[in-house]
Amino acid sequence: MFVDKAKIFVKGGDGGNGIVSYRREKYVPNGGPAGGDGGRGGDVIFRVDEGLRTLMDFRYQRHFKGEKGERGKVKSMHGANAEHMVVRIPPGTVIIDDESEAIIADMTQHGSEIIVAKGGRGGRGNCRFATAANPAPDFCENGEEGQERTITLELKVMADIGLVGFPSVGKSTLLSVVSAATPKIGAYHFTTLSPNLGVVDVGDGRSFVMADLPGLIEGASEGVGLGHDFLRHVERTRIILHILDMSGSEGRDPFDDWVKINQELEMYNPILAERPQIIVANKMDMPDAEEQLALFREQLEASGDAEKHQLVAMSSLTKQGVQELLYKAADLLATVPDTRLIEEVKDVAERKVYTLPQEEDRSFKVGKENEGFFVESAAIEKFMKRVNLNNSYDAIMRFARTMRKMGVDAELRKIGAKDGDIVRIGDYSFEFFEGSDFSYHE
Ligand SMILES: Nc1nc2c(ncn2[C@@H]2O[C@H](COP(=O)(O)OP(=O)(O)OP(=O)(O)O)[C@@H](O)[C@H]2O)c(=O)[nH]1
Ligand SMILES: [Mg+2]
Repeated sequence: MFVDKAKIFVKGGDGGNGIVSYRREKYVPNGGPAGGDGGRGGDVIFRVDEGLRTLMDFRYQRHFKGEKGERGKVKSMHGANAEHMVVRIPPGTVIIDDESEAIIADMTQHGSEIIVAKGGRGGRGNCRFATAANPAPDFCENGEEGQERTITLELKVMADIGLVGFPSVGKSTLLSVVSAATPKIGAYHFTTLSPNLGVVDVGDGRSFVMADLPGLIEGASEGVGLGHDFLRHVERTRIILHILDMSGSEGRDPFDDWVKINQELEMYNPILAERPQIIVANKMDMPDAEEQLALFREQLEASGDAEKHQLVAMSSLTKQGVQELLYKAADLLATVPDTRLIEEVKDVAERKVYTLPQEEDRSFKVGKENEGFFVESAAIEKFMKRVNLNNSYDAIMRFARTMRKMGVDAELRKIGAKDGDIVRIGDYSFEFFEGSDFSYHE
């Protein structure tokens, strides 16, 4: 089994900012608040698409960012919510949160979806903060930031295509030419001792997984040579590329080779005789190859099997015919039903399963520093990000109320904070007033 992996960054769209605005009516100098809410940022959603086989696409695009929500509008109108971003993934993709190493999801069903990064809520406009005590608030909220994280995608893949043929016909060379795999290549037999897999990009949006297998020889189905152990890999592939050395080197006859290997396949498992197969005439760059190929075609005609298989002549050395082979292989694959079972992740139980934090963490910590005090709290800092404290007295008052409600004032008092002491929260400093609100200065 081969694991295709990709590490990517996802971020939900930020929420649109709310706005401050007032109604303007004839003869009414200052109408009521009418700043609308910002729209919600777009989620980044992964959707399983059975048409995809590999994580190839993620090699080119590694950042996925949701769109930002629209700003709030005047007359209390909502900004538009952003469209969600849908990213297609192949069935069998396991999504892992990088930081916690927990599995977020194991995506197997065609069409199933998961939100990997939520978009932020829109900020509220000033129309939402009007109260009897403050009918015309002069502040609004910024949109919430979209969730962001780095995730790893893991896909266990089976080979779609198996490369089959005698030793030294050029199976490993072909894989090395069409994929990023770097199998050992050698002019001697049995260079390849175990299967190599590579992801092949056809170049037209399609991709598939190719397996380079150890060479087969006569008797392989009965255990001669290395082939027997690996014939089961051929069983699991959907189509076979049968590679032949058309140079006829080593005194071999390509047609004879072809017949012998097919016999071995059939003896190992009769199903393999029915498996779609493309005949690949390799090493066409060699001097006698054209002649050999003409002879091969005649022999194939005579055998009555010519109709059954497509034939592609190529050379891994000059790359002539390679692209044609990839197109033909992808076309053929598309006609073969995918009966492979997607293996569920077996070790889910042993790995942590990711859960979203249920409740907002309202905890905080107070302490002394230098001449003053500090407050540490993720919740308060998040709150401060959303409310612009620089430009609004109302906003500061609201902030101070929230701090009081959370019990921050009381805790500061307990550790000795008094009138006029400086309290730092994140990048801001405040003056502490006992029994009253915070006042703010930069
Ligand atoms: N001239 C020529 N030589 C090639 C071509 N493809 C492969 N070869 C050579 O053929 C030899 C065998 O290539 P491999 O790719 O190792 O063959 P293989 O089928 O993987 O062999 P095993 O792993 O032993 O089964 C090497 O010396 C390659 O350089 C080709 O298209 N033209
Ligand atoms: Mg090899």
